Amino acid sequence: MRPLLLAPALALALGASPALAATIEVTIDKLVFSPANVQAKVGDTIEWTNKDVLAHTATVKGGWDVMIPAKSTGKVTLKAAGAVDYFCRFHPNMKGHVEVAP
Ligand SMILES: [Cu+2]
Repeated sequence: MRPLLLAPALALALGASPALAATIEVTIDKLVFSPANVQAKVGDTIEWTNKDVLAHTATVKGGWDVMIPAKSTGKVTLKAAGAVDYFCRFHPNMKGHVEVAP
């Protein structure tokens, strides 16, 4: 058991690696991104689950543009560090924010 437990700790000590890439779940319900603010690292994926009967997008001006069909999911893998604000092209009041650490 001990070697199995040590491996994740060692990987954490070494910093980000592809094996540690996480998927961050964001739910869309009644035209709201929840949670609206998330923290991620480069290489992580954000996956939106849309519970509405309307299609939405997660769109960054000059950046990614993810279509999230009704009752479906959409995702993006984060390739650059920095803080990004995103919104839905169809419902501009829908807003989210991602802090991407290097
Ligand atoms: Cu929308």
